[in-house]
Formats: sequence, C-alpha cells, structure tokens
Amino acid sequence: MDIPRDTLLEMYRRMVRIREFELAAIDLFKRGQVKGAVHPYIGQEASGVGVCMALRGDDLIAGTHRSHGHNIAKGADPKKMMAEILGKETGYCKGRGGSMHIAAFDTGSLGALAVVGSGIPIAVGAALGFKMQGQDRVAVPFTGDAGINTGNWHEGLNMASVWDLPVVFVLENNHYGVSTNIEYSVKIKDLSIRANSYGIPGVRVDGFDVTAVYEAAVEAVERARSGKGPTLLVTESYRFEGHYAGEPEVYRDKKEVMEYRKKDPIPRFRTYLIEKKIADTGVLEGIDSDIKQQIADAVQFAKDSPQPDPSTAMDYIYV
Ligand SMILES: Cc1ncc(C[n+]2csc(CCOP(=O)(O)OP(=O)(O)O)c2C)c(N)n1
Repeated sequence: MDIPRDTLLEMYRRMVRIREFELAAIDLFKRGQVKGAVHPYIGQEASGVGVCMALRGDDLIAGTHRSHGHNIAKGADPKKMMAEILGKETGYCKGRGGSMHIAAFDTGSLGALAVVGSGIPIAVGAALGFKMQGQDRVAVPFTGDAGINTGNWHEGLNMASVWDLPVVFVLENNHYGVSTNIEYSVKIKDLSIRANSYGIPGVRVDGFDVTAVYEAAVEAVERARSGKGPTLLVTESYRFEGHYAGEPEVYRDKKEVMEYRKKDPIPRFRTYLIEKKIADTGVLEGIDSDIKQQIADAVQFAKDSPQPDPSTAMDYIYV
C-alpha cells in the first residue's frame, strides 16, 4: 500500500506524542501528583496509532484502563487529557474520571473503560446504532489479551458477526494480564484464530510496525464500513513498563523486557522514514521538539487549572 507522506508523518507525530505524554504522566505519578493509578501504553504506540489513523473523525473507539494512547491516537487534546489525569475542572471529564476513565467525545472516544472486556458491548451497541440509522460509521473496541476470555468478548463478537455490524475488534496482545502471561490463560498461540468460531476474518499483525497495523486496519475498516461485517485484528506487542506506573514487575524477567525494548516501534519507524526518504533527521527532530513542548505545555496547563468546585460534586450524576 502506498501510504501518503502526510499520513506517515502524522503517524510519527502521534506515536511520539503518546510516548512523551506517558513519560510525563509517569513523572507526575512518581511525584505524587496523580490520584489513582496510571497504566502506561509505552511500547504499544504503533498499535493504537496504526488503527486510529485508519479511522474517520466520526468513527468511535472504546478503550481500556490503558487508553491514554488510544485517545491521543484518535486525536484527543493532550491538555484536556493531562488535566483529567490531575483531576482538574478543565479535564475531559471535568476531573471526575481521572486516568482510567477518560472519555474524549470530541474525538470519538467513548471512554477508557477499566472493567476488562467492557468496551466490547459498548462498541457493538454503537455499531448496531450506526446500522439501524443507516450511517457508514465504524466502532472499534480495544481490548488487552486478558479480555479475550471474558463473556463480553464472546457475546460481542458473536452478536456483531451474526448481524454483520461495522466493528473492528482490536485485541492488543502485550502478553500479560497484570502478572499472568497469556500462555497460562489461553492454549492457542495465534489468538486471531478465535475469529473462526464467529465466521469472521481474523488477522494477526506485528504491533510494533505502525504501517503493518495501519494496512490491516484500513482493510478491516473498509470491510466494516461497506456492510461486510466485523474483523478481529490482533496486534502483537509488549508493554515496556509495568502494569501500572511504579509496579514492581516481579513476574517477568528483566532480560525479556530488554529483548522486547529492542523492538521499540518509534526508533524503528524513524529508521523507516529516513531510509524511505520520507523525512530526514532534521524534520524528525523538529517534530520531536514540537511534541516535547506540546506535552510540557499540557502539564503546565493541567497544573495551573482549578480543582472542580466541591459544590458541583453531585453534577453529571444520573439517578
Ligand atoms: C472484569 C475484570 N476483571 C479483573 C479486573 C482487574 N484487572 C485490571 S487490569 C487487568 C488485566 C488486564 O490485562 P489486559 O486486558 O491484557 O490489558 P493490559 O493491561 O495488558 O493492557 C485485570 C485483570 C478488571 N479490571 N476487570
């Protein structure tokens, strides 16, 4: 597939934005400025960006507890994201959600959903709505590998397949559900073959390779949009950090982490862009420094923003 230069550079920009955002969020967490946990997406940037770059603005995504990256990949504003993480009034959810529950409706993010597998029925419901209303929009639930054994996952894939709903189920296999390696919980190595049970295509891609993810996602999105039904897209990746920032990681060997870090999707894509003469080092360094400034501005904005007024604590609650 011939991917336009602008698209490739935007992919790079979004991947670096996610990386810098996560590094800043971890830093704030370590300084005790974040209430609650932070689950970094570092190492998995190519997965979220490859998928979201294949979507339109009005397509919807549903995330997980690890969704800072999904939201930024879909175009969310880092200022409103960071403010939400610090529980500020200017955040996406006016400080009520925090890191694990950021919904960025302005960019089509239905929310980071902390209950494993819970994005599946929400996205399938959205897709059913699109179909009933004759809209050509697509819904994409992101799920970690641990989500594959939830009832939501099986019921959602089944319903979407029998009704040919416009969904792309993205399963991000980073190999661990907290401390449980996927090999302990699933007997098959290639998770995409589970698609066979639902009579839909199952595609497995290198989740460190943003162009491979993008190409697979474009095909799956096109299939969904044209009424042919859902696809299961498995992106094989790894989380470089612990399950949450500051987690001791006693369940995995440091050597394993070092090996996977060699596959870092960002330097790999940098090399690709330079070798293909899409951009030279100067252009890429310019992007890097712009993004660093953007994230520094987001942190400052979040710090300077007010806390929600306690008198509004009961606002936005539905009874
Ligand atoms: C239904 C449910 N069971 C258990 C948990 C506790 N829990 C939080 S994150 C997590 C593991 C998630 O692993 P995975 O879905 O693979 O995503 P990853 O953290 O690897 O991105 C678990 C079990 C939960 N949030 N929801």
